[in-house]
Amino acid sequence: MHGLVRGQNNPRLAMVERLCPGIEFAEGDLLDQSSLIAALETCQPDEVYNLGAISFVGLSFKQASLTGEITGLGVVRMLDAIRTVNSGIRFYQASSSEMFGKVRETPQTESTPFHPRSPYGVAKVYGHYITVNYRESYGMYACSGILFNHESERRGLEFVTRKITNAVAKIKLGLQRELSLGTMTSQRDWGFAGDYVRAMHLMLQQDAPDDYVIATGETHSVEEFCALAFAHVGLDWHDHVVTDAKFMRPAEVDLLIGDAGKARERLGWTTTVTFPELVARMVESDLAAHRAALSQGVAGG
Ligand code: F7E
Repeated sequence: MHGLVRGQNNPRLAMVERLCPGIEFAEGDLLDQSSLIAALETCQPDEVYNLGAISFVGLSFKQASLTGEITGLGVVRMLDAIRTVNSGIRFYQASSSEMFGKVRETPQTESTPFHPRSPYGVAKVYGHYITVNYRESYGMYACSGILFNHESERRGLEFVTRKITNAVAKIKLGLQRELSLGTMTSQRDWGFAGDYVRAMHLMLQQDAPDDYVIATGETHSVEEFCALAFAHVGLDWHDHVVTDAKFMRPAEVDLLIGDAGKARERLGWTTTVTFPELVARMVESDLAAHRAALSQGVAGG
């Protein structure tokens, strides 16, 4: 397994090496076509998983054209690099439920029309269709996984789930007093990232390439996530959560819920972690990390 590393002295490299020992790294950047070709020539992979993106929806409003370059055009650069080096390489594109945006139907399936609500969602629509187009035009084994929100204890602190579980742990341990959030009514179909990675791999092991929705089929609000996370440590979220307009977005996606019937039927894919289990494991992980930091006299993030 190889990982693509961008930039000089990338601080995430050490984190990935610690979590996944044994991975080899190649330098490359989704903005730079020749670096992608060189990376593929070095690694000679059988499969390429393109998860590279500016993936934080909030940031995409502030850096809209850069998001288009990386999250959108980065996909065609990778597809062209594959065509140049070895068109037999199987390709997975990380498409997103954010493409559904202002949803046209509920639940959302592979045939639900897109109506993205952010520069990120717009860029992902481009990435999705260019993947379909290269499959149809050049006979490439290229798949697009339309993944709904997938979370774990490895989630970045900028995303709402981890922001909440990290704050819950810190509040419980007396390291923080309150948590500021944006829109509490947004509803998301949150699943466990480990299950979703299994789905990505399954998509590339089939006889023919196709696109799949990956989701749990359940939706919960940010408020419900808070309630469960605080309750897990015996606290009431009403006592600690405040809202702050600075975390609200110029346009919001109000409700997402996916129908993964096609993936269940054709890939044999299922989820293994329930919503309450997901919340609990994230809170427990943050509690353990902050307790460990406290015992070593270090303040956690
Ligand atoms: O927001 C609301 C926020 O940033 C979830 C990415 O992986 O999943 C993710 O996109 C909801 C939104 O994820 C805060 O407004 C309230 O309604 O955790 P999030 P996301 O935007 O759903 C999709 C599938 C992707 O593809 C993306 O790459 O929570 N919310 N208060 C907040 N969100 C954040 N981040 N911070 C808050 O304080």
